[in-house]
Amino acid sequence: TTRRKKIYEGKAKILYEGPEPGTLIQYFKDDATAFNAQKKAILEGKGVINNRISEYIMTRLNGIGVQNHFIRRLNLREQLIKEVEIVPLEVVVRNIAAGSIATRLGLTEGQPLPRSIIEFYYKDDKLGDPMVTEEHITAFNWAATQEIDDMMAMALRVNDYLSGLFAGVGITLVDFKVEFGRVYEGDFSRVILADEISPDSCRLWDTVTNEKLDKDRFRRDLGNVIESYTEVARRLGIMKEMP
Ligand code: U5P
Repeated sequence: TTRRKKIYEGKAKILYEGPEPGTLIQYFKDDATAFNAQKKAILEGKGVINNRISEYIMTRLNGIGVQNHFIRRLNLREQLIKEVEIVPLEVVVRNIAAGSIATRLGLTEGQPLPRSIIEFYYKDDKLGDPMVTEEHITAFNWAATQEIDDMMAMALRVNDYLSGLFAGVGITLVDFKVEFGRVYEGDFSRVILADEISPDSCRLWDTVTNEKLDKDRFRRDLGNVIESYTEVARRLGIMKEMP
């Protein structure tokens, strides 16, 4: 939007140089993509809603000690974040069978899993983000064993907290994806939560009707995508009026 230097452009967000060293500006676009960007659309207002929902969730997570990159929201579409070195993994936590695990293991969508399951995917668009194990992650040095342990522990804390938060507003947290980044402090580095947490990265079902309130509405052409994202924001008590 301005003369700021663009650092990176992804499918749904842009990262710009921040005002101080060690900071970046994360800009939320209206672009929606699915199936490794084979399906594309512009969903008017999505960026504004996801900026607010991610702000809300990251702020709450910070409040319970889950460190993350969020510093503050700057405007409707932008937030100031800490610059991190992104770990090239998507960490997925699942509570209920849906999406790729249902397909891969022949499970019925909606079937509760015996316990929460964590999966890792290697972030590589050309390869379609293949699922990988800790063996692959450590062998190829994508993350250290301690970092894997830390990411798993944080992902489970996020799951516990968000499951409760959403349950309180009549939403079931089926599954979600998080990403992590390294911050360096002298000789040490630690992983913190990065990217976004929004209806683009979670499966959220109405607890009573099982209606989908997330990106599956776009993936599966169910319609009312923005209306559903807005409903999530409304139930969380944010975005009392639409922009
Ligand atoms: N997910 C993402 N980005 C991806 C792939 C998956 O955010 O590139 C999220 C989905 O929205 C879902 C969870 O909440 O991870 C598991 O997705 P799937 O493996 O069932 O497709």
